[in-house]
Amino acid sequence: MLGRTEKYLLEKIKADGSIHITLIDPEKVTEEQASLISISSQSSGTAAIMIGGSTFASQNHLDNVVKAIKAAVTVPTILFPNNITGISSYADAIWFMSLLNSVDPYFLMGVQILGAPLVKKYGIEPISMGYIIVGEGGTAGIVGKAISVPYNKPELAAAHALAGQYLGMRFIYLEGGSGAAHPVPPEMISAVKHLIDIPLIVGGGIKTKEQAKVAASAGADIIVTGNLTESKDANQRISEIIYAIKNVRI
Ligand code: 1GP
Repeated sequence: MLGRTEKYLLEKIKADGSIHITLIDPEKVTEEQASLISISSQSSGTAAIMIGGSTFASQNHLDNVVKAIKAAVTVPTILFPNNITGISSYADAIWFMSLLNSVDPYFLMGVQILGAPLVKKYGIEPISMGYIIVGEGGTAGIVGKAISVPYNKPELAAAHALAGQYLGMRFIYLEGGSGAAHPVPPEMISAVKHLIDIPLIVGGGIKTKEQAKVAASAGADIIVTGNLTESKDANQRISEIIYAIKNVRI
């Protein structure tokens, strides 16, 4: 049986075509900032708030950030952990993810074994996801010891994604790296989308409605933006992105 958050995401994708999720890096914000970002993102129409970063935030701060977000908005909170320290008992759900192109077994299956009992104990909804680092890959690629799939090898990204689907993962995430100079190209997104039957998440370097529309038209079911929340006119830009991607493929 599907969990509540996963069901909600699937229904929203079905209704809207492509949806947007706001990513908050707990390392970069105070509790108050996290709450303000969540409120303005929710009013712009974001579908959920993801919480995670590539390096380390203290457990206590992560818990406080998640609590602040939960108190501020009604959209689901989904953890986006880079390690065992990325788990907070206060979140609704967690991307239970494996970094498919890591050369380090820790990021493929080790940390998941350590984290699974905690996820169960805390009653967080796990949403199975295959994570693939592409292009420059950013900090996530370095920390996760990934052999990044170059942007000019879309068929390789698609093979990674299909392997994830065949292993039972229910979402695939193409990660260009936070702050990437160039977002994941449409050729790569459409190659992946054509091979898999599960929803596709795309993030890394998306800052404009044009970039978001290109990604959604190519097959991204979920567009994630993180850094954008730091810009002055974030609220308006997120609204524009959501408007641009809605119904683009229906
Ligand atoms: C990073 O894909 C996300 O994990 C979002 O990237 O911060 O560049 O929006 P940005």
